[in-house]
Amino acid sequence: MRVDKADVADMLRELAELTIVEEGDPQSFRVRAYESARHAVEAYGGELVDLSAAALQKVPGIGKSTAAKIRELVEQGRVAKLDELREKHPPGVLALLRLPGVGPKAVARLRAELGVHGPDELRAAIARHALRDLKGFGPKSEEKLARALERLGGEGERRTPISVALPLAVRICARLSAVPGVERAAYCGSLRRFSETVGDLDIVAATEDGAPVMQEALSMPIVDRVLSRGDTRASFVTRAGLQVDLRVVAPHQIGAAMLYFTGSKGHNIKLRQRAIDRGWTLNEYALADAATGDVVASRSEADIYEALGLSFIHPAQREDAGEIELAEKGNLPRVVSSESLIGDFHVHTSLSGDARSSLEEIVSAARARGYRVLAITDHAEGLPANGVGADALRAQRDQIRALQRELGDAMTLLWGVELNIGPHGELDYDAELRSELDFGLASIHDHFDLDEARQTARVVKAMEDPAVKMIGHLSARMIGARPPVPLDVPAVLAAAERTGTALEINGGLPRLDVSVDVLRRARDRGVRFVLTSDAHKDVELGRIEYAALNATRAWVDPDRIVNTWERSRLEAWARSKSAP
Ligand code: DGT
Ligand code: CA
Ligand code: CA
Ligand code: ZN
Repeated sequence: MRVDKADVADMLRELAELTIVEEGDPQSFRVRAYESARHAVEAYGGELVDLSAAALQKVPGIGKSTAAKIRELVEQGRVAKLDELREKHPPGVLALLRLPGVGPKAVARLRAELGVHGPDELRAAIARHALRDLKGFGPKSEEKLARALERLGGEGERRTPISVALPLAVRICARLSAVPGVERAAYCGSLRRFSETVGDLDIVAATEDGAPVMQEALSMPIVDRVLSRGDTRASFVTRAGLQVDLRVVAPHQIGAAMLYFTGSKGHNIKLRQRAIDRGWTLNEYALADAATGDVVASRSEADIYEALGLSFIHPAQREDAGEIELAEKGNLPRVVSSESLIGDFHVHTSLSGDARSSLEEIVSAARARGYRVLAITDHAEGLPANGVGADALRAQRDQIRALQRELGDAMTLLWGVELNIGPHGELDYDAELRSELDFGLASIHDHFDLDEARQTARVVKAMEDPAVKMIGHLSARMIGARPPVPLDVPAVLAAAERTGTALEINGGLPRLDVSVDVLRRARDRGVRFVLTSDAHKDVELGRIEYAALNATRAWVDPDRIVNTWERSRLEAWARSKSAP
């Protein structure tokens, strides 16, 4: 087994989680040591599995005992301490810990007093109202947990959030691509179509010789158990509980294979019908003549679409929602390309308690992306632990102005903030400070339990404030973890139009908010959208590309997206709500 940097980070994350359960304290010395080591590993430029224990200890954030565990993983493929903790705390226990409002103490109580060691047992305990009289719980938390468990789904019907699936798929593909002889390894299926949750991963690898890639895939440290294996196909389950279907094809077949395994099923069925109408067959190997078997096209998806008389359909638009008919007329919804984006309007610096990069680091990363406009939007003072007080915010303005003088005309920096929308739509600071800002957005960060009328009213109230140019992550959902707050969507869209407030398309994978569903409902309205990364460190600026994918998926026209506008129009929009 060959271990890489991401496997080391996995190990440290799991050690941290299990140690929280073990010690009953999310802030213990050991937990923090594992966490800071993980951040150090993730930030380390280059492959650190070749470093000796002594060299590892020189990396800031990695201590002596962590260095020893990294060497143990690299040399033996396993870590004794981790095995011991896994033995004591089975996977269900970590699933409990991830439920909203459940900390390590509550987990310990559930286990000791009710014998509950996982979500399914918790569901049963709630059904017999066993939590009502348990210390630290009660009828209210019983209700809340029941709802959280409902969202989690039962065994077998669990879908994995894209925030977990995408990084895992990228890692697997990078590993398989590095196997000698492999021309390409790509994830397909619902993930390539950019679905919010996926049932499983579908990965296709192109090579003349399948054996080495199969060997590599099934010996990756992330593999928990192998379900089936053959010469050209295998299925396995990862430690994260996600199933992976792997197919190996010859390089000249990769286009047909990717087209087939990307789907959607409905899209494929329509394509196959078009092939049949032309006297051809279409399967995962080729578009071919039905009578002679001669291949018409197979090497690339574009060749196949072209042969079928269609323009190329972006994977995010293959949902059988009328795209084939539009492609036939050359009339597909336009793709929102990341190259067309010239700025970001939701970015944090280390002034926010939950962010990691300095103002200078964020600005230089934005320059590297070729941006011409950047709004710095740290958390406003009302956010517990992470917010910025009025004095510190004004001090940041001076810093931003100084940096602007150095930048000259290369890029416009906007002094902004992410305001918190209170339960009645009230906002942070006073109106005077808010009016001084170059740019403001406002987001819901609490009071998720209010009813639809109140949620709608608080958002509409915030939109009426002149400082609020944009609403951040409208529904406040966390995919797979927290449901969207209930909202009267038509009323919110109408208020956005009336007040000239834009809606954010947040590219953070846990959020992807506003959702594709809301975007589709807004398609026929005049609302403007802003793509953002909501970056909490410099490397996260790239998340804006996920926002672009979501806009493409929802058929939002690029003209409606302010980041694609020309610079002067963009700046005018950011500074004043009334600007065209
Ligand atoms: P998921 O995994 O539930 O999130 O959704 P998908 O779309 O990834 O579905 P999956 O993994 O069952 O199959 C992957 C792709 O394979 C699917 O998008 C299209 C193709 N496919 C699967 N079953 C069929 C089928 O019965 N007919 C056709 N034409 N294509 C299929
Ligand atoms: Ca799938
Ligand atoms: Ca599948
Ligand atoms: Zn934010």
